Amino acid sequence: MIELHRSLYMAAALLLTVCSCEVIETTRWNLLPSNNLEMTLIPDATSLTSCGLSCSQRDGCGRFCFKANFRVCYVTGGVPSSTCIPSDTSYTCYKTGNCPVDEGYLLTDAHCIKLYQTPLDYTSARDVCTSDGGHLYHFKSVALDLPPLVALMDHNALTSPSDTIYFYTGLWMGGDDLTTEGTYIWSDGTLVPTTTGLFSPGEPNNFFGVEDCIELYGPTSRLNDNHCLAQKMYICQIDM
Ligand SMILES: [Ca+2]
Ligand SMILES: [Ca+2]
Repeated sequence: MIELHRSLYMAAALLLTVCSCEVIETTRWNLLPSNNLEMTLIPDATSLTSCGLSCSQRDGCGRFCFKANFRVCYVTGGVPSSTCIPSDTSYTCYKTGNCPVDEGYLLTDAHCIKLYQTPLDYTSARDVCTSDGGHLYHFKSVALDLPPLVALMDHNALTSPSDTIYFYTGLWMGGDDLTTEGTYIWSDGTLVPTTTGLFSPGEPNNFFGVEDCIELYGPTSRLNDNHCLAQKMYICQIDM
């Protein structure tokens, strides 16, 4: 029944939508109000993540819009389409703009992220992200921050089992307790909670008294404190 509703909705959207289309701005990727736009329906994209991925993989895509209750995805770019989405506030729209996808960044949901596969120590990794105009990834929510990373691993042909990033050596994240031992701070100044399930069981443990930098440990896909001089791959994030 849901599929029928969705099909009927998409047919109606294709047939009945009449709109004048606007020029797309190219500023940073942001949540936007829905508006009349010339866009293309992507029938296969039935989640916000896949809708964002469709956009990031499409030449010239500067915006995508997703209607969650009917799982309908529209994107811009590519072959011009006569399809427009209506001014419908139930669409969640994002514009892409300055996520440097031509430099290996992936645009997915509200994340502009890149996996660097040459291992570096924490400070060196952090400096690379800074020079990209971003920061090491902030893993603040398992529900919101793990799916984009799984998509990023897939994008880099490092497909993971069971919705983990499954990366044994871990990946540097953008947080540490270098200022005050035991108080972990993300690089945006917010506190990293240690008792809400973000960390692997038993972590952070400041093992041998020398662990001050946060990695995402692959098999658990949760955080761990590790030695800052360890050489690890890392993920940069550019805020949109
Ligand atoms: Ca520590
Ligand atoms: Ca540890």
